[in-house]
Amino acid sequence: MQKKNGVILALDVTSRADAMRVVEAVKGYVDAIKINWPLILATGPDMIREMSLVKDVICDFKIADIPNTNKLIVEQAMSRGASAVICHGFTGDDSVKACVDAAKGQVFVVTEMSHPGGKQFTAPVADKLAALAKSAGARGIVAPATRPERIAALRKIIGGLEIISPGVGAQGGKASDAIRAGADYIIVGRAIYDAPDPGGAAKALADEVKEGV
Ligand code: O7M
Repeated sequence: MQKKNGVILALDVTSRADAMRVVEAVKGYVDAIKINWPLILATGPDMIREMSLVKDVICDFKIADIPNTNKLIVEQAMSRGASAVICHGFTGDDSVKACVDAAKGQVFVVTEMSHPGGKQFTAPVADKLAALAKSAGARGIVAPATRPERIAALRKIIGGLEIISPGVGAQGGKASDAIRAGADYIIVGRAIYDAPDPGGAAKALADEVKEGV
């Protein structure tokens, strides 16, 4: 994934037709497509390969298991053309390291989650999760656009690692606030794929990211 627009599409639609329609409309304004369980369960894992022919694909399986199982999951994603994967860090450094090894470093570790419940269990340990991402050799972290001050705090811990940030639009966060706080990319789903004009919505967000820099 190379930064051009600073926008990652969260393609949480549940049919191949919707996936194709949205990706065709937005592909000029996003840098990667994040695929999560809704699309995989609806259309099958070959969707990773299909989307990877259009854009870099980040497999957001929020991998959270023992090291061997993590490795097997990452290998399945990467062998289908994924460019990166997302894992949880609460499973410990050996589990995260297994993902990092299997994905050759192309791993983003979830820290504080963006939804209200994210404050309950993930917020208190987010600093430690960010430090773990750095020491394990991950590419970056996932941090909440709904709480830009937390992006800024986590940035201080990870230094030059990348921050990808969900919570813009439907969850109430603002793209420019997240970027100004230190995010490299925003992750956006519903505000793009549910928009009457997904291409226009993605372009507006890419413009806002540029202004936020
Ligand atoms: O823009 P939305 O709210 O429709 O979608 C946000 C996407 O980001 C959706 O795919 C979520 O699974 C994901 N996400 C969060 O919303 N909050 C988090 O804290 C973490 C993620 C995420 O991408 O984790 C990797």
